Amino acid sequence: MSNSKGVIFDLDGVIVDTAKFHFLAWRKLANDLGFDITETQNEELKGVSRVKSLEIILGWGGVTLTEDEFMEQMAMKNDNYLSYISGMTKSDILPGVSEIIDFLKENDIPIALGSASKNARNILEKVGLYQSFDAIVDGNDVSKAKPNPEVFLIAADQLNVDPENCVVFEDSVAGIQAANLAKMTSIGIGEEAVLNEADHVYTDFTEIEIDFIKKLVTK
Ligand code: B16
Ligand code: MG
Repeated sequence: MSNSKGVIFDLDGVIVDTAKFHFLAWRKLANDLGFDITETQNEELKGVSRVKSLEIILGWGGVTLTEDEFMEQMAMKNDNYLSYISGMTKSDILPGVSEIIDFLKENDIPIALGSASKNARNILEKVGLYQSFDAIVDGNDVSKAKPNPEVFLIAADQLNVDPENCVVFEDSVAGIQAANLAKMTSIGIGEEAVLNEADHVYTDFTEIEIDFIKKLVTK
């Protein structure tokens, strides 16, 4: 393996604000089943796979479903989610993200996507970033969900970069734990109080100085 650096981006909540659409779709599912979920509870679903998320939500509501009903609810949630994201375009890329991707590309730093979402490729196409990534690893490519580091380790492997030379941008607690377990530099995007296990935390990408990125990818 080479010693060069690589950068791995989570998708939902990092490149695009789809976390709010996941929340709306899960909330509709809960409401249809007779209970409600809060935004605080939603924090626990960030970075968590679709199956695991539904298991957690059903636990909160004290609802038991048959296997068929479970599959049906998952499909309905995804249909609703897809309708929420159907109109996404380049303008939905979160502020500051494109500038950092451009800087990394101009400096030949390979970039990967490391997302739990099975809709990741679809979303990247919609926002015009599909071609920018040197590797894409998503929910279709992994068998172990975050906080297991599998998604980021596969991404590092595909970039041909040692895990300890990778930097990960993540908005979820599970994702920060996965990056830390992979021995990568973890950068939380969100609230310091929530993402306190990260090596660095920023509210959003507009807060990150290019000089900081330069240091991370050249040292
Ligand atoms: P899907 P990330 C994660 O994406 C989301 O944070 C999480 O809320 C969602 O349940 C999961 O993807 C699965 O998404 O239903 O689209 O397959 O943050 O890892 O990019
Ligand atoms: Mg995320």
